[in-house]
Amino acid sequence: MSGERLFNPVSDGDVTRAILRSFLEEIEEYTSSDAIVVGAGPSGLICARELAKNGARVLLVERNNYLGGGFWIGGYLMNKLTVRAPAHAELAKLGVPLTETRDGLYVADAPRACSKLIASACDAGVKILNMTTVDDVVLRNGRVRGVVVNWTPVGALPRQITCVDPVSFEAGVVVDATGHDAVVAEKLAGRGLITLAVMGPMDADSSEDAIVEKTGEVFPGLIACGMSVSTVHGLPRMGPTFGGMLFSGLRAAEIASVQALPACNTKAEPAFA
Ligand code: 48F
Repeated sequence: MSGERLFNPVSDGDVTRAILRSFLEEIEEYTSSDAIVVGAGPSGLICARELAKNGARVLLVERNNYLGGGFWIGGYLMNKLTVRAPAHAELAKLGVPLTETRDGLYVADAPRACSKLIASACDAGVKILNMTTVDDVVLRNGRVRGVVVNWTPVGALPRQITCVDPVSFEAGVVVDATGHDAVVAEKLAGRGLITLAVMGPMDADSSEDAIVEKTGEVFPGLIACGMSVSTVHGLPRMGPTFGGMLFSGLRAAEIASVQALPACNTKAEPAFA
């Protein structure tokens, strides 16, 4: 290299300005969007991706720095996951290699499947807000109209310095894909607006069909997707097999599209209707 510089010159202020401008410009566009998906596990990722593919402006909110939820690990800290036919086709479409271990039961490498699913959501145009925790809903005229969020680290601060008010993002429809905790639905249940059941014990064989079937609206403007469906309706859990999560996400996107797309005009709605 003999003294020649490899990289373009830059000041440290330039780096900060580039980050600030890009983040703020983009996020401002999503203060009102067509759909907000809460939780970037397998069901939330595929739901957000499909909505974006259908033309919706989608904000995916994830409390962790990393996306993928429980999809990085199959079960028991082992990074192989299973998927039952016909849902294996969704992974095949992403180019994930699958091994059929017995009729209709496939095994895949979890990090490979998870990273491909994340990439496909990004490629579809989903806007991602990570390190952001949803801690309430926006509710107006009997309909969920958005979510209340704060930076995740705020929740880890000592009590004496946690007077940090959250902010809100509005949308035509909100999808609860927060897994077993069903965090968004819980905000309504805590106020007596809906009733949550208790998740049932393990039965992989019956639970995947039941979760896909019950995926849907739990309150006007709020759709449950993935394992949150099991918590809302008291369905059996299924452990480390993921076809039900993928199909539940697809189903949630189908249902949400009907509500989100005509309502691409949340901006047009009077602020205090
Ligand atoms: O748990 P998770 O992977 O949910 P899922 O899509 O899939 C469940 C499976 O992984 C597995 C299973 C079925 O095979 O039993 O558990 O239903 O992903 C949920 C995501 O939501 C995020 C959380 O960090 C995770 O990435 N999340 C949870 N609460 C919040 C949240 C919150 N309050 N705000 C934002 N994100």
